[in-house]
Amino acid sequence: MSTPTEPVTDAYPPSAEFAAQANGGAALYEAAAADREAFWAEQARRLSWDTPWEQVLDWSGAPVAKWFVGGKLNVAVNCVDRHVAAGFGDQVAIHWIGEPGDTRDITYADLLAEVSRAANYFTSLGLVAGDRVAIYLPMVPEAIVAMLACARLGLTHSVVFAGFSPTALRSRVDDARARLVITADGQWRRGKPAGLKSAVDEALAMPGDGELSVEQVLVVRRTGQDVPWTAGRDVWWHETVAEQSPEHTAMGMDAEHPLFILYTSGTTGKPKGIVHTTGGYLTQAAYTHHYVFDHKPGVDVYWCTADIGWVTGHSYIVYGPLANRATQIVYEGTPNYPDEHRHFEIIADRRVSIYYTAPTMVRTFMKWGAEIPAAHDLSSIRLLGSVGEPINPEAWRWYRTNIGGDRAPIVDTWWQTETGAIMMSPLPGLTAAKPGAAMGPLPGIAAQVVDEDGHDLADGDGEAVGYLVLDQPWPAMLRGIWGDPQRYQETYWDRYAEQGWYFAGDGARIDADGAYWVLGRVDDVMNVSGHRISTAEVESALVGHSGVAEAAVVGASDATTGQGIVAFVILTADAADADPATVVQELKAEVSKEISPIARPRDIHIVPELPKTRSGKIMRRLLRDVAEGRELGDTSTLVDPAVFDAIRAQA
Ligand code: 6R9
Repeated sequence: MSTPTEPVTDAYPPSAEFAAQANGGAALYEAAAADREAFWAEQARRLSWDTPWEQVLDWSGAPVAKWFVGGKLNVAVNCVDRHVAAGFGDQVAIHWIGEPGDTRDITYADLLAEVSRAANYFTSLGLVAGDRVAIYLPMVPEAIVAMLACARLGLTHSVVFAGFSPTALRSRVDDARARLVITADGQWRRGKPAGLKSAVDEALAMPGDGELSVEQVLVVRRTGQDVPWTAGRDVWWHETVAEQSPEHTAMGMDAEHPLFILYTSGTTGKPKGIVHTTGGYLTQAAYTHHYVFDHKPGVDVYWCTADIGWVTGHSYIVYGPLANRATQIVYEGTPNYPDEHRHFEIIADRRVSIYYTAPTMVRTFMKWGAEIPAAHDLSSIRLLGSVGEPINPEAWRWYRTNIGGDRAPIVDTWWQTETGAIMMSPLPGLTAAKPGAAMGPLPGIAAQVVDEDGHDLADGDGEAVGYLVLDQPWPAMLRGIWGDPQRYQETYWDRYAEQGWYFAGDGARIDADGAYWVLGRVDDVMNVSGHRISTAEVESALVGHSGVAEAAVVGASDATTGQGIVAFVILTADAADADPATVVQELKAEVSKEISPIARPRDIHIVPELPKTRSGKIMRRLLRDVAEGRELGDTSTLVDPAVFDAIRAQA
């Protein structure tokens, strides 16, 4: 394995001022190291329990964990009712901002009334704890209300991203056998209403897997467009939920009651329904939100830019922040509607103090230019977060300088749909963060970087590259894949079966100081002439060139070297007029210089756009198809499949 040579030598400790007011410091690591289970029991006490647990962790059924065995709690009560009961009913929970500019401020008291109405209506439909509900909604308040109403009743929700196709929706509805689908007439996209209910109709009409499980379709009116209606099956939210009593008495659920299923793509075509439960999940979501974001209830204005259709939206828009009584921004639309100033206007207007986004967003901001954030007062920002993929050091530094005023700590948070909550991150009041490093496991979390045989690479001296494993169960861990225990075992546990470790599927590097650098999925690690090179490393070197806005790199099969490196780059506006052949030569030289001549790309294609999933991840598999001249594989999870016509025209 080759070790990355990118020369990151800068590190950013928090200011003394930030450290002095921070929620967490060194004592947290000490407490977790002294007694891990006692530490997690302490964290679980952030929540209100109806029945206390008898045992913190039962790992006897490994790899299916039970946390807080025998305990009972209600997730919605923890996220809403208890804050109202404590006198914070008038605090705004959600500053909702619609794409066309309409707004709604929802207090915790409002949220309690809305969630209670929805819970009463779901009960009237005959839904009972354990039933599944599919939620296929844009970023409207009803999406959050629906999730919490499900949680309140013990209905297991399956949120399906509202940009997914009817086919994707149907396969998820069938797999979970959902009895209710909650959707909207349509959604706003760059000023235009796009149909959504029509996609549900199409999904439910197509041939599926067995008899259709759906009995009712509940429709939120958002765009006001005309929608086809199936009498007896379809009902309007405003004619049903809104008519219910705003009072509802909740009951505690077992700590291991399934809270939600969230589908994520695996190495095979069929998505995996990742199952999360109640007590451990909420404990870790609340714990991480409190310490990683240094969140102060009633003071901070928090904004996570994710969509509720992926796990970041579940844990860091809905469950973590609301359990911690956050005041947050929920924005419905795209960041460049009506123009590229939108996010910065929102930050300035609402005095956002904590901003959590994805590296792809940061690189997009870089592409638009620093003068855009510079036109706004971003002085309210005191902490920045990153999630979803490795953040290249250049983007990290740009983020800190141009959004964080060279003062706000950045937390680069590594986790997965499967882990349920953040696993690795700097602690913002303590860690001297290095640009591009998730730094290390949080207190209470255990991770190692190991080789094929499971030897711990941190034991050696100096740097090492290997596989990231989680060697102890953690509270928010997945409890399985819905309906497929064998696939659960095979995907995550067979690789290090002897040791009993969870295989994360990511490569990582440990540097000489013991800091962890997640390099990306191991299937994104290329092998060129026997040298392992991470796609992320090469991308980082490319993006380091002032003319490159964004880059994606794949390993394409090569008769001589095993794999050859093929890069797809988007140029910045400034570089757009340069001679392409010259730019390509410069970029090849840049990578040779930054990493090593072995990392020099074989081909570099200048393209107008990159193919991305709805959660902002570049679909390398499809770029590999292009690089190797194959027919394209499944493009159903792409935001815009037409991107390929443009790429092919250039490649
Ligand atoms: C939360 C989320 C998980 C995969 C994960 C890894 C990549 C996420 C990262 C990161 C480097 C970070 N990833 N955060 N890589 N640094 N801070 O993204 O969940 O959609 O399931 O993706 O994303 O490869 O394995 P999910």
